[in-house]
Amino acid sequence: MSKQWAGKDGAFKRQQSSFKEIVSPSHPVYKPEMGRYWLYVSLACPWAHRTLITRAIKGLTNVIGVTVVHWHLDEKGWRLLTSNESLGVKAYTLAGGISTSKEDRSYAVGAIPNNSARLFVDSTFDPNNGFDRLSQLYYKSDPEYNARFTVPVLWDKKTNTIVNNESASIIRMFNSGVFDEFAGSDATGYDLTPKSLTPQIDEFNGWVYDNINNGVYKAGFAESAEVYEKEVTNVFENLDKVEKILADKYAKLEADLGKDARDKILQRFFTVGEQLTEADVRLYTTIIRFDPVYVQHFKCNFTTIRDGYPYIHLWLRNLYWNFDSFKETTNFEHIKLHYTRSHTRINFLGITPLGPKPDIRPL
Ligand SMILES: N[C@@H](CCC(=O)N[C@@H](CS)C(=O)NCC(=O)O)C(=O)O
Repeated sequence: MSKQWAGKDGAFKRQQSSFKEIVSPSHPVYKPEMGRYWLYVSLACPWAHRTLITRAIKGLTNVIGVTVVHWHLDEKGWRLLTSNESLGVKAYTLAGGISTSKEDRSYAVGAIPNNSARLFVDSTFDPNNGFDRLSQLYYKSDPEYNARFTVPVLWDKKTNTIVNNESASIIRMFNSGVFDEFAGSDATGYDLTPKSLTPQIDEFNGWVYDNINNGVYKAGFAESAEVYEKEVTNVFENLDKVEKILADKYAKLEADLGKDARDKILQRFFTVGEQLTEADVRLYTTIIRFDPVYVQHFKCNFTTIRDGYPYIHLWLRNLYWNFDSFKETTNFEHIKLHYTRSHTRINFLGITPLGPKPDIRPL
């Protein structure tokens, strides 16, 4: 494994995950338990965001704790607040902040127990180990670890090891139901990958991952115009494909439910089948970042979602405004600040564009 993002040809290469255990009653070590597992996420990261949405959809916010890293990624990786910093209201100061350039808004609220309210603070600390760097979790699990320190991380408090650091696999694990018995009345039992739709979900995820989720990174991190032009064109060709799927879906629902039944249509307006699935979760975390960041920062600027893709735009706003699990896990400040101030090769001055206004339009 390598620490480099780009290969010799200037093309972006995404890191393969190295921890791949699955919590299950039949696993010799990692059994499902109340409060035993803990997520480390960035609110900026689209891959980590998938795990937060799924955790919320399944009603697991009291079963699996969360630590949010600071939005700034530096040469040593992601940073956590120390518990001293976290106890003050405004414990950490850094130049910048979106709504005021004079005062940073990076503060943390104290030791809130394992609670979804933690999603709203700018960064939290590591109550399990008191670490101030995500890298320490990796070294504690594997002293020889020599690849990048990525989020999300699913941590086991009992063995002090990383169980899994691959979002696709973490969300399947959460969805599998192994934690439902601990969620009590919060458990929703909602299935994001129902058997009858799984082949279609997998097929959709496959091309969406390569061409859209990771496609925007391949365009944005390209180190030659030629690679960039090829990748950005590919991103928009694939957005066109999603737009067509959603336009056809909308027309079918209109035919079934009537032209005036917009509310009923929206209850079934999803990418695969007529119910919310993992395919929507995985696409959402890229599309919600598209207009605020990818358009300008990754130069994915043939058009915006809001102006160029009416059906994707409707689908996006439906998820954001009608589903708490999407809205409450979306933090536009972290998203904008992280990309524009961490990728200094792309944006040397670290000036964060204020627009678009608003971050997302009303439904
Ligand atoms: N395969 C991983 C990819 C995760 C990933 O690339 N995370 C990025 C943030 S968006 C990261 O943590 N990068 C830190 C670094 O490169 O130092 C997953 O989907 O879970």
